[in-house]
Amino acid sequence: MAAPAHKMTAMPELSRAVADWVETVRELTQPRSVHWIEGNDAEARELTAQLVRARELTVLNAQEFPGCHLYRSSPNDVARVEHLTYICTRSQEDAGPNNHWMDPQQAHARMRELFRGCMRERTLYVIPYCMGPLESPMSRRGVEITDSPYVVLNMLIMTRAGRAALELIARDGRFVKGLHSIGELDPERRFIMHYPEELAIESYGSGYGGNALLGKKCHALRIASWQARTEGWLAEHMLIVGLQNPEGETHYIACAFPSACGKTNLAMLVPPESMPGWRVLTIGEDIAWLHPGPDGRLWAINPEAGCFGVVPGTNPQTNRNAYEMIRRDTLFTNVALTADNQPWWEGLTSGKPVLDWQGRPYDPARGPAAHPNSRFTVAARGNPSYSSRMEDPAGVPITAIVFGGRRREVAPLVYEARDWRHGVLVGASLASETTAAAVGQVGVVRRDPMAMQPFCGYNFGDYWQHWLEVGARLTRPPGVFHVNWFRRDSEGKFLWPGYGENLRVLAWMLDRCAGKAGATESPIGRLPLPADLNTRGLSIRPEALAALCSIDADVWRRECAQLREYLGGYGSHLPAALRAELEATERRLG
Ligand code: OXD
Ligand code: MN
Repeated sequence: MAAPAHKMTAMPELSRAVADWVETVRELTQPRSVHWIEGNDAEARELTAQLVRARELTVLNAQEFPGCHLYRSSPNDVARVEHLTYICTRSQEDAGPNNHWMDPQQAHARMRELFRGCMRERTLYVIPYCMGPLESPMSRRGVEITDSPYVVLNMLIMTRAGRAALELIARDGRFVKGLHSIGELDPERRFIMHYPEELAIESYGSGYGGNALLGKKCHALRIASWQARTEGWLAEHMLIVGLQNPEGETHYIACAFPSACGKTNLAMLVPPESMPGWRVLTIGEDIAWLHPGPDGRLWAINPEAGCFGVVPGTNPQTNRNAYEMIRRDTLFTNVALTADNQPWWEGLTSGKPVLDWQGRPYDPARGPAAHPNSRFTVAARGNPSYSSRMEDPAGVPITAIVFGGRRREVAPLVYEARDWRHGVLVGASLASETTAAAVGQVGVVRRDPMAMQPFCGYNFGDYWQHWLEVGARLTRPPGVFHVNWFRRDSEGKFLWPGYGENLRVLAWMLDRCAGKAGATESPIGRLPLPADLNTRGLSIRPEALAALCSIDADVWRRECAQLREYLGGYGSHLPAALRAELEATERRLG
């Protein structure tokens, strides 16, 4: 019998498949109660109030930061844990040398023991969510079960979560199952397991973003990259941004940079005053799902609905848009506090911390006041450069793909790949200095192909082959470029000013794609001459610019030798076309 119009259907009745799974998890984890997330504002307000009452959230200064809260995580739970993150495929070869692997049966058995009874005295939350605009054919859905209300609040910001998503799941029947518990927050009892063949994730022992907000890295990258391979598209660690030139034309670009290399800054870039008439329109700042379209172009959606960005360094000079965006309705994690309850972080030019990120009286001898990986979670709509094309079910067409790393030396400011196939080699050769976004040593160079080293859910060799196949289906493929904003001189000083000035480099790329800008051939791809870049109003020494636009063949021969060794590790999975591209580069270098 149909429910009376005034009464909403109870959520468990909407999808049998989800309700059955929730029941199985309930029996295993033994929560005190079960709460299905509806996804409305009243529910978010009530959850927030509950956390404030429990002193897990601090209300921030309501004049300066209206609607903002601070959450302090456990001090040993502040970053992604790549060494505890596994891809569990039946065959180890499918996971590849780029992933930690565990047999799925063994992993499930291990996780079952951790999850058994772990939610006693806690509430089990069921979060149905949609990655991508609700009505987009490119969107995919999932359900996260968690015992962390902090995770719920984050998921409500980062995804389209609640009843509408569950209705879609009920309609198409398919969803990624993500089971999460903070457990005891014990680093010794912490695992993030992915089962791409089952479209399932199990995460235990951490409440940190990338480990616990399962829609993000776990679903939208690791599981989705696998799904994308079987369905003919790409799930990438890329921002998407629209650049409107003074003539009013907008072109969209997708950029892959490793974690904490300025993706959020680029996605919200503020054009320099000396480039009047340019506008930047943000579509996404971390993840892009890219589909070949019927017109032979590549079309992209941002699967997320919010930003989970690195706080330190954000200020009105480095990124005015981000700074304004996080002044209201923002959930801060692990920042410091001023005497009047304002959030504080390194890089802010005003205010003074009195409590550090652990809530202790601030003492500079104990390190930075805010954790270097402290984060903001905020709805994408709050960004002054937000573009409503983010909600377009068809996505946006991509004119250029940009890879970039944090390299003191080696990589020039920018170069252009010769074509898509060469572009796949350029992406595969990405390397960068590590940052605080993951547990481990900071500042050492590591290989990070397509910025996907921590996020590709299968063998990189097969992934590069998939990139080549997707490219072969594009009759109007995007141009492919590589940038390095982080090149330094012999004294360790940055050669390029970065931030808003990066638009000059992006403008050159768009002109290249339109056949309007000059470039010069080099063994590694096409480089601009200093005169090809718009430097009007830019203060930079000519020698610095010349250094940024040149390469050292000796250094690149060494780089290629290292790359050859690295790619060789993929054995028979390495596409022959990629090997051929590397050999051609080596020949050009002599
Ligand atoms: C992130 C990351 O949190 O890449 O976006 O680590
Ligand atoms: Mn990221």
